[in-house]
Amino acid sequence: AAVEEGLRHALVADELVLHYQPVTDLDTGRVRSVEALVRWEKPGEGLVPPGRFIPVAESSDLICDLGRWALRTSLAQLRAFDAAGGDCAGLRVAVNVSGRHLRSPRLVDDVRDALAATGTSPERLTLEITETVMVEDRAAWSRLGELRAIGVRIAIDDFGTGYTSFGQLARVPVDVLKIDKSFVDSDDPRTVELVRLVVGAARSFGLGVVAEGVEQAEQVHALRATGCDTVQGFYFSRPVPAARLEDAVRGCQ
Ligand code: G
Ligand code: G
Ligand code: MN
Ligand code: NA
Repeated sequence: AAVEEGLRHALVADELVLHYQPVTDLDTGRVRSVEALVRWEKPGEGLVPPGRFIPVAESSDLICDLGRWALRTSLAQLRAFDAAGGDCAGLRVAVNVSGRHLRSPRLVDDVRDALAATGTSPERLTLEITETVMVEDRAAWSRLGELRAIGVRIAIDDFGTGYTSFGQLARVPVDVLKIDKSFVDSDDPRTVELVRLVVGAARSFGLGVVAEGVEQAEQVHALRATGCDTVQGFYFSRPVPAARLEDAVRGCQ
């Protein structure tokens, strides 16, 4: 309850910030999108990691307030990047959406409002939904359909940790698979083969693939060999504040 109170205050007192992590396209060597990750700069305590407050926020509608804030803030940031005209102009952004917000009838309007308020074209926004939420919430699939009809892209986050069947993969209303870090970390030959199969299946279904949590050069090479050409992780850049993103993006390219 103390964390919840503190977080409620943080939202109005402007203590939350978004950090951005570049996603690198290996074929062109360019960064075309970033993932927005919330951070809490608590006065007197420094940076509170999301693991300490996201689960708390998820136990109430506070997570929807946080979600609305993240949508507005990240899209407003894209505008600022565009206006600055540097290496961050034209970037796309991926925003994490919680299960509770996905189940809320307000999500579609929240997304529409954030796009309209910031004058952002919907193609520049990807919503990340975890695989577990996606599989457990078949009822929410029609909502994802509505969002895609607006032009927003949908990604399955932490793909491989849940239980999407091959049958579902053919029907699930998504545009991108984000392969979980646990697969990137494994050098077991069968896991590597599994990644190759997932990348191939994604291609056949017309889906994009992003590998997450890439920390080493060897992992980049191994991923390339599986056909995966879009990557994100500390090897390229940690999530950084907006003011440092331009340097981070240049460092990735
Ligand atoms: O950087 P990392 O420690 O940033 O994030 C930890 C977890 O918090 C991840 O599972 C991530 O998806 C989640 N997370 C980060 N930012 C947000 C956000 O804005 N909304 C939601 N729902 N989850 C977030
Ligand atoms: O669950 P989700 O994929 O939304 O959250 C991404 C999480 O992974 C964030 O906590 C982010 O800080 C973290 N992350 C991103 N790249 C790396 C990496 O290369 N290594 C590790 N350990 N964590 C990473
Ligand atoms: Mn994510
Ligand atoms: Na993930």
